[in-house]
Amino acid sequence: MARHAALLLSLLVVGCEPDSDGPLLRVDNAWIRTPVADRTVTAGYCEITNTGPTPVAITGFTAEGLRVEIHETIDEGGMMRMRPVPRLHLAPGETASLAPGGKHLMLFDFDPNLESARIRATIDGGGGHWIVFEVRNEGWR
Ligand SMILES: [Cu+2]
Repeated sequence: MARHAALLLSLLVVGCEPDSDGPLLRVDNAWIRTPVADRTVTAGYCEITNTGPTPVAITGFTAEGLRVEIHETIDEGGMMRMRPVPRLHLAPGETASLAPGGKHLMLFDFDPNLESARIRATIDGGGGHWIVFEVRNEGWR
């Protein structure tokens, strides 16, 4: 009986693997720009690769204590503007690059004292993928 309980517990621990309970994704170079002094809005960047055999759609990002939107930067007659992107589609093997000047994560209510932040990508159809972003003081153009 005790052995049975121990087996069940180990299965539960494996089932609670914290980084991903969704499809196979690899995330590289995840970082957040240090906010401008006295500001709590900033941007996050990373490269997300679908390493699995099926298409993946990321429908949003969530984090404790802050609000996250997916944005893209567009050139409207010479004016750079940002607009929300509802989801990120990733074919098998495809990489989505969230980078300065392009798609990015817009972070609201960001605590400027943080050195890193855990943000979870929500996957269409269930599950998610936690990403640890390093806060970097890269300056703003
Ligand atoms: Cu933005």
